[in-house]
Amino acid sequence: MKLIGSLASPYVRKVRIVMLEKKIDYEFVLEDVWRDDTTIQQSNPLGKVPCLVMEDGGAMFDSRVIVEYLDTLTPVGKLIPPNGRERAEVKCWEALADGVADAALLARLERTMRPAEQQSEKWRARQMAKVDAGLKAMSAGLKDTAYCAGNQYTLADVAVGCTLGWLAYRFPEIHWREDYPNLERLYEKLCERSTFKETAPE
Ligand SMILES: N[C@@H](CCC(=O)N[C@@H](CS)C(=O)NCC(=O)O)C(=O)O
Repeated sequence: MKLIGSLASPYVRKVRIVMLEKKIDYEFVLEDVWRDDTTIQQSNPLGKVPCLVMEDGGAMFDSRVIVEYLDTLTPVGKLIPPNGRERAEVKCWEALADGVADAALLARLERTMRPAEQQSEKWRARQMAKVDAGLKAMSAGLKDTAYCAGNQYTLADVAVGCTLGWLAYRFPEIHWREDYPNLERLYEKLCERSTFKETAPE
């Protein structure tokens, strides 16, 4: 299997961590999707990474679909509960973590991709409000427990860790560590895992 991605993307990192946790071999192919000559559309018509290209040439996206598929490939390091409320809870944590990254990414692109005269502060503030609300919800959901969902390490922790790591990397001005000490505690614990160390941006 071939994973097309970038080193900084929180969604790509989530897939890489799942690959490592589950001890699945793959080839990592770096692609800069922002370059004019990117070939990502040949695999993903949406022009986004991560994209998983399988042995038969078939391609799969987005990160939530990929990690769900990977978790079915081997019982090693199960990250998603098999069914019911527990499964939905883990997937909802993932949606929350990805949603915070989505909003922060939109806010960042507003500044990095548009000429100054086309930028909307109102739009950016709307996205940043989602980031704030998402962080608050994560902290409230985590409480003083060791893991986001249930009493074991799951995809929920992977997704939250990737988003927090990306915020620390791209938005050092957001003081989530000070505002939410329980998120910092979780993040520091996650950073001790070899899978997080191996995939840290920069
Ligand atoms: N929901 C998608 C989001 C993927 C995504 O937005 N990736 C960014 C990199 S961080 C990208 O490729 N953006 C290119 C673009 O929007 O044109 C997923 O989870 O895979």
